[in-house]
Amino acid sequence: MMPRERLRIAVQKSGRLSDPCFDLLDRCGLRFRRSRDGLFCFGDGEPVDLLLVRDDDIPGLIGQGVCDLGIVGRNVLAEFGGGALRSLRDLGFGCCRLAIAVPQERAYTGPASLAGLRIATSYPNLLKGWLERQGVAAEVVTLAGSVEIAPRLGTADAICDLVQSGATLIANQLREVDCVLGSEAVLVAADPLPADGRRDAIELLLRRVDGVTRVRGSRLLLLQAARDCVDAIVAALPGAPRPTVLQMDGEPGQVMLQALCPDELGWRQLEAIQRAGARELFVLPVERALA
Ligand code: PRT
Ligand code: ZN
Repeated sequence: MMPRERLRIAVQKSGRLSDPCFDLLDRCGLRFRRSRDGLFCFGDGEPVDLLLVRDDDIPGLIGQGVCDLGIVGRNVLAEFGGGALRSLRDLGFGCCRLAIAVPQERAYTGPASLAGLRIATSYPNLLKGWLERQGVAAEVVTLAGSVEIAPRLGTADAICDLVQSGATLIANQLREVDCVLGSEAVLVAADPLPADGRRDAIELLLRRVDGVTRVRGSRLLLLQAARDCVDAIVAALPGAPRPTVLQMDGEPGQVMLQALCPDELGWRQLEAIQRAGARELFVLPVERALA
């Protein structure tokens, strides 16, 4: 294969991970121009390009050296990834779990209840590994899609599928009984990492990804208060951040307080902080951070 100088990242072309991936890369300051066929995105500025593909192909493309990095669900990495890949970062989106579900009326007291059953899944490797670790012998029925209807069609007794809200299971009269793997989108790389100039681009990307994910969902709270109220206000802050307290010019006894709160601040929380003596409360989104 021709040596490459530009970093190439494999990203899902269209699906659940696409929008959050583009959003993350955008927040990392990466801008792209799409090729006419829509499969390639050429990076403006940084030497980083994208290849837009089906998510199942991403581990293979990295394994073959066609791409250096990729963004996929941990479920896909674990099912299709070989030994030459490593996960660099958990990205905090695409969260779901690979779960065992059985028809509502079927009794389940633990993995042993699955012995001798037919379990439909699109993740045969992960399911087989889990069954083995549980010491349970069951038949794994591999299906490409629509796993959730297999019990009603009579082609399986149970399923092993991705679950997020659980609505699909309920709509198919199934109930979730065990978890095979917790998943979220991960940034994956070839192991070892390239030793040439692409390494710098990877390090730049990792620093920026960290700067974005570290403060995702955080809010900066600004407020004014009498110094006497500070303890009560701090006690009312969610996530117990350590605030900065500044003396206000020309107003003895009055302070300005700023705190980075790890979660969104709801109205009830703000009202509690206000009751503790705060005035002029401002809640600001936090976009990125550099340590
Ligand atoms: O075309 P391509 O192969 O690229 O896409 P795909 O259809 O294989 O994948 P896609 O876009 O559906 O999902 C991509 C990744 O998103 C998955 O590999 C997971 O890592 C992650 N993810 C997060 C999910 C879900 N949540 C999810 N809910 N993937 C699939 N689902 C499906 C699940 O299979 C089931 O049919 O949604 C249904 C369950 O959802 P709830 O909310 O009803 O429980
Ligand atoms: Zn797929």
